[in-house]
Amino acid sequence: MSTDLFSAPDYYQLDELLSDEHKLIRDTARDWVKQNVSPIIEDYYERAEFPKHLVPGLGEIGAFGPYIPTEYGGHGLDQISYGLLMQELERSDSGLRSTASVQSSLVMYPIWKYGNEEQRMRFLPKLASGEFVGCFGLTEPDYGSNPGGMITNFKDMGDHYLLNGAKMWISNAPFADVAVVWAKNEEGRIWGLLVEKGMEGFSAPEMKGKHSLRASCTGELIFENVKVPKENLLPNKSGLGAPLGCLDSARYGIAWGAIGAAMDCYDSALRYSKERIQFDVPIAAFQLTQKKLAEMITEITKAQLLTWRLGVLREEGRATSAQISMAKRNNVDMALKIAREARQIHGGMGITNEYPMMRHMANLESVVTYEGTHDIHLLITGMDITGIPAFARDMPNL
Ligand code: TGC
Ligand code: FAD
Repeated sequence: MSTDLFSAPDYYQLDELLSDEHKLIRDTARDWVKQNVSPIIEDYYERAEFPKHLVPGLGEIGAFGPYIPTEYGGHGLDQISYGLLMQELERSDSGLRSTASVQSSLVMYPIWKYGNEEQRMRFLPKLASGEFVGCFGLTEPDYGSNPGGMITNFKDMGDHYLLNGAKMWISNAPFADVAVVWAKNEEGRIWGLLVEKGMEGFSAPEMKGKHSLRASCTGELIFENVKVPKENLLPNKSGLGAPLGCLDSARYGIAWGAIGAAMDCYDSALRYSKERIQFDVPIAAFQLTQKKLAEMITEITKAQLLTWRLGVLREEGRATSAQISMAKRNNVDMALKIAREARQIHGGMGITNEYPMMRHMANLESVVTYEGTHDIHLLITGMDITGIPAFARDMPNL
């Protein structure tokens, strides 16, 4: 891959809204990405392999548990810092941001919020440094958008729980040291269980054949009479609201991350349009190219403002789940459209691995689906403004 020349657009001088610490965290992550990720990412993507050797470095730049308190090995940073880190990681590849999102918001967050002190001390420092990698098992083969229907279950056997069922589409599952698994007890109540690598009856085969998020490793989680020690149940929250609470944090990170992918595509298209000559002029001189570029920077700027404001509200504990849904939905859709327009500006070269658009575009097809699909987030907004849930309906007579 050629040298990473990325230069971040900041059309509304949003840097002025950031503290010196925010800028330091962001710039450190940006430099780390340029040095360690940009030179290798296309190769790993093509080979459909997650660059595992980057995990300790992700820990060092603070990408694992940025807002988890330092007493648990986290970094005690604010929500804007967390967002900026996700932006910089997804600027390189959604798969890398996925790993940081899952580790921080879907594994460390529930252990921190719903776990006891012993569980926090046992797992959080190792997850923060990258010594441990975690995964989050909510989705099942028959229950994706509707996780409340899950079948995975556990029984109280006196001195342990017996876990049975299967999860699908689980990021980092095949090499995770610990899985936060959501399962129903005998009363049908959902709880989180910490399932550890090597437990008898637990396997995590890799899912192959993805055309998207290829530099991320995705797998199943299969539980066949797994004996889970009682001390591995997260005791402080149960019900569907527990996993959905983790998703709020991860979806917020994705809203920032998608801006990173969009910025990378825009930056590449702007540079290319000034260099590429057709009809004796740079293609940037054509009104139709300018229209594409002007619309891209407008959408990026709107997303930056939306997301920065969401970060402030979240830091103050005032952001609602529906506000997070709006930002996740808007920003991922925006990034997908920009990836496509940027690809067009690059002409035929745009489909090659010399440029990042096709990789971002393919990745964003996963991002627009996971953590709640585009349409589920629209329905969350619809429910929020009308007060009427439109997720489920009676089975029609076909
Ligand atoms: P509903 O009855 O609306 O809610 C059940 C309970 O949950 C509460 N709740 C929330 N709590 C916290 N945060 C949220 N965002 C919440 N949304 C709802 C709600 O108040 C209620 O609490 P209580 O106390 O009254 O019981 O539930 P529903 O079954 O009607 O479903 C609603 C719906 C469709 C919005 C929800 O199920 C949903 O969000 N579905 C999408 C599923 C999803 O996002 N899956 C993501 C899997 S993880 C993943 O994709 C990781 S990708 C990782 C990567 O690589 O980055
Ligand atoms: P379905 O729920 O079957 O949806 C299919 C279509 O129907 C969608 O267009 C959807 O919008 C639409 N639809 C469904 N319900 C409604 C409705 N009520 N109204 C209107 N339209 C509706 N999950 C995890 O638990 N952990 C992970 O780490 C994880 N990582 C993932 C990584 C990747 C690469 C991918 C692709 C997925 C991952 N997921 C993970 C799963 C992801 O969260 C689900 O794919 C997602 O929630 C959608 O579920 P589904 O694929 O079963 O689609």
